[in-house]
Amino acid sequence: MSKSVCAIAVAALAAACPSHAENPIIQTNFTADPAPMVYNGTVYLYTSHDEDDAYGFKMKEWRLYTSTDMVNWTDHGAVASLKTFPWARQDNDAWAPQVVPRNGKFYLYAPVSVPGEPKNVIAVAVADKPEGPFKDALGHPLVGPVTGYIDPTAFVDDDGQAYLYWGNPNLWYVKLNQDMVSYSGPIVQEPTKPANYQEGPWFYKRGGKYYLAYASTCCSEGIGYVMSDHPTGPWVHHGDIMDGNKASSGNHPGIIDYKGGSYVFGFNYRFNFDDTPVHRERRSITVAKFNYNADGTIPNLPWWNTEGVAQIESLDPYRRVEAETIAWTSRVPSPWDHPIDWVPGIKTAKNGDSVYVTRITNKTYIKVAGVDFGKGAERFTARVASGAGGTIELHLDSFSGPVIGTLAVGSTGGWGAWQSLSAPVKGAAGKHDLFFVFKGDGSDPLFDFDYWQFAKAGK
Ligand code: FUB
Repeated sequence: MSKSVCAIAVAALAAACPSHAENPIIQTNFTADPAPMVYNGTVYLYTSHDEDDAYGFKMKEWRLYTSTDMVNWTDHGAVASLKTFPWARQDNDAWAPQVVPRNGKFYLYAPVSVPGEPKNVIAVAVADKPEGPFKDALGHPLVGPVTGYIDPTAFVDDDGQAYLYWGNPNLWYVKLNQDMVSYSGPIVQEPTKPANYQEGPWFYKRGGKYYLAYASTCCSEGIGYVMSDHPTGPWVHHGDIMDGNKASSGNHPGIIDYKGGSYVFGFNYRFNFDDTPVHRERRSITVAKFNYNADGTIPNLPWWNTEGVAQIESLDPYRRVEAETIAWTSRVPSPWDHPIDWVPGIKTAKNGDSVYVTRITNKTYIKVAGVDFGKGAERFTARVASGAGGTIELHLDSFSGPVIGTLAVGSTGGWGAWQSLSAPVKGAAGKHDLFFVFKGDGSDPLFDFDYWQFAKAGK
């Protein structure tokens, strides 16, 4: 059932309507250049990061978000940054990354710049866990400097041979060694450049065929793709996954299969243009679901909608859930607001490995989609820290839906003084979208929020 049909029939059919992600899927930061990795049943979505005050590209770190339902995304903060590569320019140019697993390690390939011209190089870092920390593998670039050496994509074939493709506006590849941080043989400039190839290659294999998707045409960028029976071509163009759109100058594919569905990620400028007609490099990652055709080709998809994709499994509220697990966040609109969906509000912060929600102000809210309360919950506990205080109102199905409980958060003794506080809950049973609506008396920010959990009725 489509989301719009569900909206019409909401009262009668709420239980039959899956919760949806809303595009863009991350609201707490501007994110671009999606690089999803499926590992151990979880989607790890690595992103580049446009700074909040960016006009042109202003990019210093790579971030990670994870999901097991394609709708609620948990923020892991920055997992690598320009500081990971101290020999690189430290002021800018942390562009499109990709992480691939091999032999229990995780390899992050990322474009950075070195002083002088040409400046474009590709760096590699390694971690023991997908969440990092990633450490510089070489102490120098893997390839480059050569103008246009950006946007690496790596793939390990079934026979163990790994490949790295990259480039704008040319496309290059090289065979990586088993160690994933060195290569053998020449760097080859792809002689049959895919039709309208611009940048952002995404290399993978499916059903015995090799695929290379890429940002096509410029600008506006769409998403094109080519297929081959061999990892190094010849490549055959089968059309475009998405046409460019005047609403957006850029795009950048990341494609996965996950829990029986196929997904393409990209980005748009929706939040930027919610704010101003001025083009600024403040981009936001989006996702769409699609079905491959029987011959393995990919259908042409419409431009990124705001509806996103359907949730593929519900969220269990009876285990600890990180507060930075978010389907959508914004602020409860006031009558005088202009009619936009998203208002910059809460942020996330990272202290060591711990990520938490911060900059919570009066009437901001977090939506957690598709929460399955089962037979019923009777208590809500949240770990919070505050020098000020406020309340967390728990609403079902919308920020103005029924209230199932209210947690009063007084001063916990200061920011960083974490306490677990709890409140009784009534009327929470079955599956609902859960909205945390934050209220205060105006002395913003109210408190920081680390994690939460419900207790089942009768336990
Ligand atoms: O994000 C910086 C650059 O913009 C990327 O490297 C390109 O793919 C384009 O998305």
